[in-house]
Amino acid sequence: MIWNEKMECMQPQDLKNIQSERLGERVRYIYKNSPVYKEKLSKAGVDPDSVKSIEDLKKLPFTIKEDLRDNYPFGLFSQPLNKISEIHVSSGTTGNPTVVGYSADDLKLWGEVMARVLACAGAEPGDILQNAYGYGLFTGGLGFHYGALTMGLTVIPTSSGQTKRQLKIMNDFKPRILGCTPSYALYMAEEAREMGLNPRDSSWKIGIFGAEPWSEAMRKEIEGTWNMSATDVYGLSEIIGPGVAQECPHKNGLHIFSDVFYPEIIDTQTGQAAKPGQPGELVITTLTKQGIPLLRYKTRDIVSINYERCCCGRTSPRISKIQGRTDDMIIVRGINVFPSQIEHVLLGIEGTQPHYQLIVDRKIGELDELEVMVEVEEKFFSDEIKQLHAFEEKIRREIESTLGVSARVKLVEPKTIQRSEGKAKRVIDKRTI
Ligand code: DLL
Repeated sequence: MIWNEKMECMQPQDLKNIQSERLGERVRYIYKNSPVYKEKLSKAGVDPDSVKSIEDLKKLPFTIKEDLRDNYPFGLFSQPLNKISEIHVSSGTTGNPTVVGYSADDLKLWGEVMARVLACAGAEPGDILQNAYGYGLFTGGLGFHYGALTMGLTVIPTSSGQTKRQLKIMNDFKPRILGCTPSYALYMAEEAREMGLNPRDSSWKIGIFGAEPWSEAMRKEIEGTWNMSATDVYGLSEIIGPGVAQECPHKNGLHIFSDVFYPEIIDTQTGQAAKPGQPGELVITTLTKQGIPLLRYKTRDIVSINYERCCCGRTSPRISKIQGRTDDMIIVRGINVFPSQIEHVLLGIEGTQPHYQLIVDRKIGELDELEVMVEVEEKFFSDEIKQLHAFEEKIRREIESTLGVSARVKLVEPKTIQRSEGKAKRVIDKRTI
C-alpha cells in the first residue's frame, strides 16, 4: 500500500509547486527564527523574500556537520527549548556530538514519513513490527516506533541486543515485520540456529534494514537465510532520523520523500550539481521542519538519483543505495565512528602516541569487531604485563564511555604503525559487505 498517495504519487509539476512554496516559506521562517542562519544568509547576500522557486535553492549556502558542532548544543535550533518535545544525539567528528530537536509537529512529521517507510516496505495496518533498532539517543528505535503508531501497527519495542530474548519473542509472538541493522539480522540467524530454530521458518516476512551500508550480496544472504524480503531504509539524525528514503518491493532505488526532504546531488569535485544519474554527495533541505530545519545539508553520503516514475506508482525520486562517504566515518555495529573521535580520546591519555590505526572486521555470522592499535611510549614495554593490560583496559573503557562502542585495544611499540607521507591510513576495513 502507499501511505500518502497524494504526496508520494504527485505529478512532477504539482510536486515542484509545493516544493517551491515550502522552500520560500521555510527560508523566511529560518531567517526570522535562527540568528545563526540569519547571519549565514545575510553573508551569502540572500534576501529571503527573493526565494520564490525551488530553482532558487542554488543561491543558498550549504550547511555542514561542523555548523551543528560549532553551535553546540542548541544554537542551530529555530525554536526555543520550551517548544522542543524531544532531543536526539549522534556522533560528531570530535568532542561535541550532534544534537537535534523535534517540535511536536516535527514528531508528527516523523510518524508520517516513517508510516510511508513501513507501507513502502510492504507493511499493512494490523501487522506486528518487531523493532530491534536501539531505543535511546539513537534515532532508529523511536523513529520506527512513531511510524508504527501512526500506521496502526502493533509494535514490539525489543530494542537492539538480548538476542535470545529477541528470538524467543519472534518465535512466540509471530511478528511479520522486522526492523534492525542488516548486520544484526545476520547475527541473529547464527544465534537462532544455536537455539535450535530454523531461520527459514521464522515469522518475519519483511525486513527494513538500514543505519549502515550493506550490499546486494548481503541482501541475498539475508533473504536466503531468513526467507524474507529485505528492504533498505535510509536516514540521518540531522534530517529526521530514519524516514528519509525507503525501497519499495521493486527494490530499484530508495524513494526519497522529496515533498519534505528536497534532495540535490553535488559533484564532489566541482561542488556543482552532478550530471543526471551520476553519483555525488547527497545534499538535503528540510522543507517543513520547525525545530532544526536545515538548508542544503551536506550528508557526506554518496548516491545517484533517478527521477523516473517507479512501477509501484510513486513519483518520488529514487536514490541509489549509499555508495560511500566523502569523509572517513565508519559504522561499527550501527554506531557511527569517526577516527578523529578515537584520536581525541587517545590524545587525552598520557603515555599514548598520536599514531594509531582502527581495524574493523566481521566474521561470518558475527558482529563487527573494532580493534584499536595504538603506539605507546617505550617505557610501557619494560613494565610488567599486568600493567600493560591495565593500560589497555583503561583506553578501552575510555573509548567505550566516550563513543559508546566497544573495542579491543592493542598496544604496540613506537614506530610499529606504518607512517605515511600523505594522508595517514587510519582505518583498515576488512569487512566484505
Ligand atoms: O542511522 C538513522 C537510521 C536509523 C537510518 C535506522 C536507518 C535506520 P545516524 O546515526 O545519524 O542516523 O547516521 C546517519 O548512517 O549519513 C549514512 O552514512 C548511514 N546510513 C543510514 N542509513 C543507511 C543505509 C541513522 N540504509 C548515517 N545505507 C548516514 C547506508 C546508511 N548507510
